[in-house]
Formats: sequence, structure tokens, C-alpha cells
Amino acid sequence: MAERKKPLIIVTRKLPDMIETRMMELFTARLNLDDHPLSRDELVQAVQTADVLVPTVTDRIDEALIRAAGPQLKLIANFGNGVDHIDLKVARERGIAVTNTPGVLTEDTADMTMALILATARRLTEGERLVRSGRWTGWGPTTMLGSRLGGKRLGIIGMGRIGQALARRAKGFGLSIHYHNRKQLHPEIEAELDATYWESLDQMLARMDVISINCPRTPATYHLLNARRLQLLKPSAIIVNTSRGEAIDEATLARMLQRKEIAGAGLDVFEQEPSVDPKLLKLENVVLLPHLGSATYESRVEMGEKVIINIKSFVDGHAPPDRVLDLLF
Ligand code: 8YV
Repeated sequence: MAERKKPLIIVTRKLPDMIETRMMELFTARLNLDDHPLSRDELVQAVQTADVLVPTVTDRIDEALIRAAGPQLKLIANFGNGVDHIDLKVARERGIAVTNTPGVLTEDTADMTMALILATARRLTEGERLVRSGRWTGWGPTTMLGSRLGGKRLGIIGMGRIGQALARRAKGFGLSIHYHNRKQLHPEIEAELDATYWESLDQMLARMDVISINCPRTPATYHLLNARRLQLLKPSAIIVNTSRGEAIDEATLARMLQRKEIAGAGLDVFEQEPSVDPKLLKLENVVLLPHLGSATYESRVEMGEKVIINIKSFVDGHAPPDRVLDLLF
């Protein structure tokens, strides 16, 4: 019996070695050994030759790129949970399936969100900068005071897997849990998390001490925290974002942080990554991270395993477990 030809998989960035090795065994895999972000031309070439494209958040898989794809491209198996960099509607029109890697990065991203909340409230990176600068003159009773988390209110915007994992952690730190979500949680989960649902985001924002953004980027969440909503926050509030930069009007946030109209922010994501509003870079009351939410070795391997399972099921004629339906977005 003739062996079926292995599909050509093009992977746009360097993945963990064990994932790349398994991809080489299972498929005809074209890897990106030096990990350079692909240029537009390289991406066009990739979609014109690959049966399966494995992109990441750093690739813009927009309408023009998908329309430039050859008829052989049947699957975009994204390495990552968020799919806002992929035009799902056009992919569907062209009969190209899209999959992602949900679930495996939940706990690590929730850890990072909690770390950002702690770092922002307790001025962690500001203190670190002071020590490293050599300008630290010693302990003082009123020096570098932060704010206590215990007893404060955390408002989570987007109560999916990551939002709920954050709520579990935050409860342990004595924060009371509030949330805004498209849908109210099942009463059992709400009771377990001791969480208060706010149908009105505006109402919730005005009453919280800490705000965390954990919703996906969709057209509906673009600049969800716009100037009007940011102005609803208490001046003592802090905001953290481990979702997507586009959820906040970054320029307005920077201006308000500078004027101390918002006390602090912990940002792992930005509107125009990797560039960051220059105002933010100068402020002491912000903690800035380079999109590290799911950056653990374990997450990356499990994300890679999910990508492989999605591709393998698809090429074997089964429904890939993590198919993304644009109708949900
Ligand atoms: C990933 C993320 O690192 O999965 C996501 O949506 O934002 C990140 O944690 C990145 O997307 C990988 O493509």
C-alpha cells in the first residue's frame, strides 16, 4: 500500500526542542531555527506552500495574507490561546480551519497576573530599581509605602479559565472577588469563588481597588477601558493586564498614571508590541513586562503538544480538539 505523503507544516517561530523533534518525526516540518519573526514576504511564501501553518501572536494573519494562501493550506494551528491576530472570518470563508491551545497556559498566566498585582501594589520593581541604582540610603518608616492587598476588592474583567484561576489565588491573599463577564457564572462556581457579579462594567469599575483584564481581544473588547471608563476608577486603584494591550487605551492610561489619577498599573501586554508608550517607560508607578504571561517551559511544551494533537487529528481526518469558531468571537 502506498504511504500517504506527510503534510508540510511551516512553524513561524522557534519552539521547544522536544516539540520540534516530534513535529519532524510526524510531519514534513519546516522550522525557524534562528527564531527571527517572519517578514511579510516570508509569511506569504509560507501560506503559499504549507498545508498547515503554525503561527504565534507575533504573526499578522490578516485578510490579505489569508487571501494570498494557496489552496493547499487547510489548517492554521496557532501556538497560543489568543487568536486575535488571525482573521477568523476570512479563514472560514476560505475553508481553512483554525485551532488554538487553550487550558494549558491558564495557571501560569494566573500566577503572572497575581505577581503583577503584588508587584504593583507593593512597588516591587520600583524598589528593585532603587537598590540597583546605588541610590538607596537605607530603611525608613515612611519610605516607599505601598498598599495592602488584604481586605481590598479585585474586579476581574473576563471570568473565563484565567479569570477564575486568578480569583482562586486572589482569595488566598484576602482580596474579595468581583467580576464582569458576558455571562454570569454558574451559581456553584460563583459560591466557590465567593464572587460578586456585576452586569454593569461601569458600576464595577468605580468601586474596585484592583482591576485585572482577563478577557480575549475581540472587536467588542477593543479599548474596553477607554478614557471614559478609566476616569471612573478610584484614584487609588491599580490596573493589571495580562490579556491584550488593545483592551486599554494605552495613551490615556499613561497620561492618567503620570497625573496620579490612577495609582498604578502592571502591564504584561501593550497595544503595539514590542513598542511601549514612551510615557509609561518613564513612570515609577508601573510594572512593565515583555508579554511573559505563559512563558514557562512547561506551558510552552504543553502548548506545543496541543498544536501537534490538533494537526495530527486534522490530517488524520478527525475534528481537531481545539477548533476555534469565529462565531464565538
Ligand atoms: C502566548 C498569549 O505566549 O496564548 C496567548 O494568547 O498571549 C501568550 O501567552 C502567545 O500567544 C503565543 O503565541
